[in-house]
Amino acid sequence: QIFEYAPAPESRAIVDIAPSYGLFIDGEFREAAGGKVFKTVSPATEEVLSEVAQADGEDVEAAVRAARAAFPGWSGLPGTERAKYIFRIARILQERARELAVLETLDNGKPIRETRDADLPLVAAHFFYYAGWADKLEHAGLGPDPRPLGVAGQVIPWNFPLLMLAWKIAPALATGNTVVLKPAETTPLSALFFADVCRQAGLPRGVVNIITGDGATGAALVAHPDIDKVAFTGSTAVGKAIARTVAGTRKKLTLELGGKGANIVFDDAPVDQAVEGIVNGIYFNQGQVCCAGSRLLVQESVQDELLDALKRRLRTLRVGDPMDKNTDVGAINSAEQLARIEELADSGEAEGAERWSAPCELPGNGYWFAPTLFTGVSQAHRIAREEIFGPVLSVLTFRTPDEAVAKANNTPYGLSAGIWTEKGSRILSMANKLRAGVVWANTFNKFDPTSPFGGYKESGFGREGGRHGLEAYLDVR
Ligand code: TXE
Repeated sequence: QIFEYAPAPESRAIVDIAPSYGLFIDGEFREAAGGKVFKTVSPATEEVLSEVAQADGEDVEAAVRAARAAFPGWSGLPGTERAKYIFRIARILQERARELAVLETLDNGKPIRETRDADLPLVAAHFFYYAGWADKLEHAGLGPDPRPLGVAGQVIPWNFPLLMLAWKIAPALATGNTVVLKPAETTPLSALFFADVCRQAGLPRGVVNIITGDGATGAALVAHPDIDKVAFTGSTAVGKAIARTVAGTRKKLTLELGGKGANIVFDDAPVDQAVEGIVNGIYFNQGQVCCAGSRLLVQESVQDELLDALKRRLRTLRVGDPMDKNTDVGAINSAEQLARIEELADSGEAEGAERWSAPCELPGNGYWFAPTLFTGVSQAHRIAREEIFGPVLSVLTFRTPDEAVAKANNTPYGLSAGIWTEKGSRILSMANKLRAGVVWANTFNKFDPTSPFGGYKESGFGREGGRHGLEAYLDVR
C-alpha cells in the first residue's frame, strides 16, 4: 500500500453485546424449545461475539402462532396508527445508528464506514418511507381497499443483515401484515437488537417475531402451513428449493436471488469517474452484493488506459480492520464464503484468465481476500458465468454497443447493470435492451427506498422498495 494512515478505530464500547440471546417471540426473548444454541463470531478476528438460540420446528410453530394472533389487531388499526409505530421505529433506529453500525460491523466484517454511511441511513430511510405509506394504501395502485395477506415468513442473508430486514419488515408492517423473520446464521445479532427496538417503540406483541437458526430453521418457517406469504433473499439454489416448497400452497412468494451484473464502460466515459464506479460496484462490501458489478465490460479502445487507472486506484484501497474508520475493504463474512471465493478464483486461473491482486497485507486471523481482478476472461469461463460474491472482478471487452448488450445479457441472472458514457441517447437505448431489474447510468450501487428493486430471469421475481414493494404484501379487493 502506498499510503500510511494513522489508525482511527471506532469505539467498540458503544455496543453492549450480551453473552447469549434468546428468540424474540410474542414480544419476549425466550430460549429455544430444544435448548440448542450456536455461536456467532466476528469474521475479522474469529472472536466469539455471543451465543444465540437455535430455533427448531416447535419454535417456528410458537412464532407463527404469535404472529397469527397479532394479525387481527395490527391489520385492524387505522393506517395512521400503524404509521406512528413505524415512524417511532425509524426514529429509534436513527438514535441508535452508531451502536447498530458497530454491532453490524462486528458481526458481519464489513467496514464501519459502510455500516455508518450506507447500511444504517438506508435502514432508517426504509422505515420512514414505508411509514409514510401506511395511511395511503388506497393510492398504491391496487384499488380502493387493498388488504394485507396475513402472516409473512421472511428469510434473509448475511450481506446486509439489517438492511435486508428493513426491506422485508418495513413494507410488511405498513401494509398491516405480521412477521416472522429469520436472519442468517452468521449475522443474527442486528435482527435481535431490532427486536429490542420494536419493544422500545411499544410495537404490540407478536407483530414482529425474530427466530434465529440455520437453513433447517428457514426451511421449517417457509413450510409452515399457516404462513400466507414467503419473502426470501439469498442464493439461487435455496430460492429454487423454497419455490418448490411453496408450489401448490396458498402462499405468495417473492424471491431476490443472485446476480452477475455487467458494468459497461465506453471510450467516452470520464476515466476517473468510471474507475470509482467500478470500485464501488465490486469492492463495496467485499463484493458480497447481489447486484455487484462483477463483470466489467470495457470498450476495447480504452481497455489499457482504464485498467491502468483501476489498478492504481486498487493499490490505494485500505484492506483490514473493519472497525478502523479508514478501512475500505473488510473481512469476508465466513470461512465457507471465503472458500467459495477462493475456489472460483482458482478456477479462473486454471481456465486461463490472468489474475491480478492489489498488493496488501492481510490480517493473520479472520477471513480475508485481497481485491482481485481477472483479465483475458472469456464468456465461457466460470468466473464470467457464476456469481462469486467476493471482491473479484472479471474483465471482458467489447467493440460496439450491440456487442456490449449481448455480452451483458449472456447470463442466467438479471439483477443489475451499469453504463458509463457521455451519450444520453446511448444510455436510453441500451437501458431498454438490458435484461436487468436495475440499470444505473454513470453511477453504481445507488439505493433508494423509493425505487423498486428485483430481478429478471434466475435473479428472482417480485420487487422490493417503492410503491411496487407494497404489492408483495397486499391483495387487491
Ligand atoms: O446462502 P443461503 P449462503 C449467494 C452467493 C453466496 C451463495 C451462498 O453467491 O456465495 O449464495 O450463500 C437460509 N430453506 N447469495 O449459503 O444458503 C439461510 O439460513 C429456507 C446471494 O449463505 O441462500 C440464510 O438465512 N431457508 C445473496 C438464507 O437462507 C434457507 C445473499 C441465505 O442463505 C434454506 C446471500 C432452506 N432450505 C447469498 N437454506 C443475495 N441475493 O444477496 C438456507 N436458508
